[in-house]
Amino acid sequence: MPNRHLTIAGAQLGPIARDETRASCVARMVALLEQAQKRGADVVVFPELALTTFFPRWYFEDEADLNPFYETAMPNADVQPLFDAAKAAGIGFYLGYAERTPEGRRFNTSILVDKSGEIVGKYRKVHLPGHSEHEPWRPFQHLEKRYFEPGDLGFPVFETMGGTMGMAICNDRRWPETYRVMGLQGAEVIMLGYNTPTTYAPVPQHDHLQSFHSHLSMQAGAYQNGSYVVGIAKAGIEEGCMLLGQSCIIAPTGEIVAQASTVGDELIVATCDLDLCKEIKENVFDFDLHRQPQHYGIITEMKKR
Ligand code: CDT
Repeated sequence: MPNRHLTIAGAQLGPIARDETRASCVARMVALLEQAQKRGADVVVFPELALTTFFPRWYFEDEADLNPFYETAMPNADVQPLFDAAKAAGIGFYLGYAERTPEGRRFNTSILVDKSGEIVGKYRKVHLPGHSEHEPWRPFQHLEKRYFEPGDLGFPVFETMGGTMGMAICNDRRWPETYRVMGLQGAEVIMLGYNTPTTYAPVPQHDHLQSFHSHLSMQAGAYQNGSYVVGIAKAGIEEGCMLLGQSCIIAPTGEIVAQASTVGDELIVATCDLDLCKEIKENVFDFDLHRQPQHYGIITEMKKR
């Protein structure tokens, strides 16, 4: 049986300024992709909303100011150089971006592109954090609930690049249901991008735990579902707001096997043996043998008692 080694790269991005062009962002991503090619990568994971600054930090009264942050087609002329470079290199990728549909619906979206440049998977962020109204007391806004609607695609998995792949986006990584729904479908690699401010204004006493909570959630999700988890940040001081770095690749044992050490553009790489997932999936978390779903109904029956 052929080995199932997949070399996964995470392309952390440093800050993207509000006035930085998509062409500039894409050029930075292509440079990271070229590094990934030199290091033998099969697939590269880019962050959430990787084509623009993290715009939900601002309240826009005027739609005309908001609309330019969204993509109305994918690929499009701005992003095509990334698709072309990846296809030429024979590398697949995950990319997060803001999507506006022809009907005017807005989603925080990611796509999975295979080695031939085809979009083979799409995901729309389910867990939208933050608030929907302007809250001027905050040092900066987090208006995802205003600027996006919750994803309507569930958590699908995709058979591609020799494995079973799933996607999530940022806040999704804190919710065990995210991983379990994909774990139940056999996910072997869960890719996710994030923009995580290191300051959470409603509960600042947790600010020093941002890194811990990020890793805690992803490592638990990986272990409890026997899946690799690849969590890739947009990091550093972006428009005065510090974003967590520490992008990482986590093995199905829950161990971090690669981690970024800067808050700038940085590539991390790990060669992942997808068959290692079985050590967990067929043993301690053998769902077929050990799960007792008849006791879990409350999870989908209600949001909260
Ligand atoms: N982008 C994103 O989902 N960020 C949130 C910030 C914390 S909640 C305001 C996160 O979960 O990292």
